[in-house]
Amino acid sequence: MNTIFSGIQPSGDLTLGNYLGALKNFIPFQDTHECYYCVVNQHAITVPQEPAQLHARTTELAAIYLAAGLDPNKATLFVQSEVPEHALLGWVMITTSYVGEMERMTQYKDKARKQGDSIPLGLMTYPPLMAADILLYQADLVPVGEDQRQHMEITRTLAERFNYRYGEVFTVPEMWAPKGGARVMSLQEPTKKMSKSDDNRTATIYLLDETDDIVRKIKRAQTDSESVIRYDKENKPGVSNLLSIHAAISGKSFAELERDYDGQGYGTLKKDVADLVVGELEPIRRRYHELVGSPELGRILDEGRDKAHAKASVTYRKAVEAMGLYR
Ligand code: ATP
Ligand code: LTN
Repeated sequence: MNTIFSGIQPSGDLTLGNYLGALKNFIPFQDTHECYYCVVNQHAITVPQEPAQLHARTTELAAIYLAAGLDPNKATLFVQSEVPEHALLGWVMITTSYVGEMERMTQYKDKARKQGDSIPLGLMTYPPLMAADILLYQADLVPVGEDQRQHMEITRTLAERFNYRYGEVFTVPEMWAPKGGARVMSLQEPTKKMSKSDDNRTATIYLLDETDDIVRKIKRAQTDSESVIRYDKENKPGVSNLLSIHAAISGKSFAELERDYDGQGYGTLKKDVADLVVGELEPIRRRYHELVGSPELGRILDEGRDKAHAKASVTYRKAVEAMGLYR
């Protein structure tokens, strides 16, 4: 059976973008693949975090994975910092990396720019840690949103470089991204991606938003004055964003949607998108509230940690032996 690995950072409230671009797509793989899904809290600390908040968000994110349909009998769910091999192989991957290739990463450049003069070094060593996450499980396939493409390419480069130097230790993983891109954009500035760290809460639909808030935010979403429902990212980013949210949930193509909405107004499209989003998120929100404080969640994460550690420690040992680091 092929292996899947993916992770989400507990760095803020999850958005509809995280859900449609990543989380929703994780679920079907559990029936066909050996899956490892991780709360990557060591990635979150590449920018300063408040300890109590990070602690709470870590279990909240684990509960969200389960509420979205992750079945702990089929997939392994765990917290990155509880499996020490991530940081250990992370160091190995740092020593396999070049400064120049890390400086060229778009996410690094974007996040570093926001930090002023004191850029945390962890922002630059983030991709080698992500490579370590994936390579420890010998993953074949990594489901992530389109924005992670560059990090996936560097992961493949590091795996190939290591294998070339020390022998075939790691599986070189492929990226899996949802068809049609599923890049959810901000509802207020539809040329920018919808992001956990956006200060404008009207621009963002959070996974745990109440129904009224979801409806209100979609009603206020930016569109244009043309009044024609057509997918055209360049000239009609707002309407195109609503259509791609529709498509990601309803499974319809843009051509089908354009036909369905021929002659209709933006109000109708917004109402339908709001109904679809509410229908999708309402059951997740309900299950989340049942799970978040339950003892069951702790047991699932304990078991997940042990299963992840069993696999990661075998790969780590192989890697350090190949490098001459094991006596
Ligand atoms: P931040 O805003 O803090 O950088 P983020 O919202 O981008 O965080 P991550 O934890 O970095 O979230 O990403 C988790 C997953 O969600 C990744 O696979 C990423 O590609 C996906 N993702 C994030 N935002 C979007 C979006 N707007 N559309 C589609 N996928 C997204
Ligand atoms: N960089 C990813 C989060 C992440 C990840 C991973 C995703 C860390 N390690 C391993 C897939 C596999 C992001 O979404 N920002």
